[in-house]
Amino acid sequence: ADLDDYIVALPKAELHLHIEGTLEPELIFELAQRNKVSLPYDSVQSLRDAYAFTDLQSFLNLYYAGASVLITEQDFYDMTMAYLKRAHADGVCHTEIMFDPQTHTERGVAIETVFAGIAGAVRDMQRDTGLSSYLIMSFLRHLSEASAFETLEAALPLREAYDDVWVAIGLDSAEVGNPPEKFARVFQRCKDLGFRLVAHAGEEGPAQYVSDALDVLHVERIDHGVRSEEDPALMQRLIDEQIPLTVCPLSNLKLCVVDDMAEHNLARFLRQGVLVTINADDPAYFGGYVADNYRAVAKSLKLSRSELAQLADNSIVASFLPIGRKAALR
Ligand code: ES4
Ligand code: ZN
Repeated sequence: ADLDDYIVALPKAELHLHIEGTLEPELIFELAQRNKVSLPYDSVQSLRDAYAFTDLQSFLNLYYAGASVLITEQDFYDMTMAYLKRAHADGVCHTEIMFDPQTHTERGVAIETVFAGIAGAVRDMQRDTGLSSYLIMSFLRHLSEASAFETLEAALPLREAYDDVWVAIGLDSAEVGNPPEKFARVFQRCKDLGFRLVAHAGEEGPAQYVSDALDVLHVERIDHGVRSEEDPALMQRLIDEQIPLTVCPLSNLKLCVVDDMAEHNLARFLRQGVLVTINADDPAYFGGYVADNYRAVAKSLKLSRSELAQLADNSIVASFLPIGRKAALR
């Protein structure tokens, strides 16, 4: 309990969080009922029981099924507000939230609805508590380059209305077989437009995808990146250039990226001087929010309090906040 209080009290940013992955089974059922969407599960418990994953794809199948209950602006607002309240309780002072418009536009939901609901909750939370959030609009890498360009073009007319929150572009979903190169042109366009860039790489995919995310997509931060350890030259580069990795320990365990938390390479990365951070990824599916992730690694990897404080400080440094606000939070 003492350690819990210490972790919650650390000023933290959460930088790797999929808002669709915060939909708890209870809220999935409530929204299904509200929107008269039928689910292939007869109870909250039977849905929760299905959360036994063997790899990323086995999770993604359920994640997209869960997201199918999101129809109205209110649904996106309610999902986002529920997450923000939970993050606030964990002592998070800033979040950078990923969302996947294609998951919704493919079902006929307007991209305007997605932006309005998520940004509405983000603004209300900032006004009421001071917890700030940025949005990372992410492309689904199992879909085509053309679909990513269409999504970008559909979103750009909204940029001005959301310029206080929408600052970055990301890349998520099935990694293996969908290398960074596939999105080189659309990321170049996003860079030219002045967006900050991140991409998932080196979760299930090889260290080469991490190098390519840096060199081909020009991202500033890597989501996951745990397989970088397989390339010593890349590791040295991450250290030298202080390229942040947004690591998600409970996610890695649930998706069998690691077999045992005691074997997670987060502590080695930290002790070698990589700018690693701790994040929840999809907390409703992976068994814990951000403080639970800190707690899990503290215990399994025997991290000291000063190492936990370093991880929290890294999250502020690795955020896209302006330097003045970073300084105020550290
Ligand atoms: C994701 Cl853990 C993970 N990896 C890739 N894409 C994702 N989307 C949501 N969670
Ligand atoms: Zn992720």
